[in-house]
Amino acid sequence: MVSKSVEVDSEQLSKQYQKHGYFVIKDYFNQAEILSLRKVIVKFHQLWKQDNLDFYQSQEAFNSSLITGSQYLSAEDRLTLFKFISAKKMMRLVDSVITNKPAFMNTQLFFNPFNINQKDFWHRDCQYDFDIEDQKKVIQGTQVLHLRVPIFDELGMELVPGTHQRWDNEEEYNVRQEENGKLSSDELSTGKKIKLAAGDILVFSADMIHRGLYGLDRLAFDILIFDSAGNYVDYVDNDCLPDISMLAEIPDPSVYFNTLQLKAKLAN
Ligand SMILES: O=C(O)CCC(=O)C(=O)O
Repeated sequence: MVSKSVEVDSEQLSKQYQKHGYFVIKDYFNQAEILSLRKVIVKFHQLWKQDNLDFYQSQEAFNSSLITGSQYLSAEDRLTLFKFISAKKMMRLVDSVITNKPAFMNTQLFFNPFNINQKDFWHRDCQYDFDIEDQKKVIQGTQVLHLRVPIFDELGMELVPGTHQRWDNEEEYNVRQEENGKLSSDELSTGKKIKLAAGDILVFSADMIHRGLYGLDRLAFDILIFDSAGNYVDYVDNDCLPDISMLAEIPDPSVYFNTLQLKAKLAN
């Protein structure tokens, strides 16, 4: 991979996101950036797997979360992650989509299920918190943004462009909800596969119809950011935020300050 800086056209990215619900930038990170991130992420993943062996080997496990928390990583490694997340390079992309005080929510790590026969499945993230009628409303509001940074080359994601703003058609609904004999792992004629390599970044709406594609050595670091106007601060775990001494070492900690401000408001 060549080390170079990538120019971004924020207006263009904003237009792409508004229309399709996602954008992808190839070779956005150079080798040094990926290697330093990979070192920390792989360490977390090894420790997490050891500690969660039963869950990891169960049918369901395909991700972990709270990567920036203090359970598995040292303060130094956590600071590496906090700096990576809040770097100008990352915030430039976030700002092209969220103009109102973007706030840090959480991080997740997506890996291949232990059971190689387990199939990837279509969903909208909001379906785990809301019934059908409320999901229809939720997709009209502010949505959580996922910034997916693949740690290794992977098959990537399959997305249904435009579904961040529109409701499912009949085929999509039957598959996602497993109705009328359909399974959530069935193919969708509207799906678009986005292959990703280490160094790329995919930015997408958590509430659009999507699925992760299992295969290769996938280990995808997802950063979750929300609009301060959205009702999401309850989802933030305090232990995943930088402490005061870490904040002092982060060049621009606004994305964390915005979360802390919402938390303080909630407490008063
Ligand atoms: O990669 C996956 O397995 C699923 C990803 C996903 O659902 C998400 O990022 O919200």
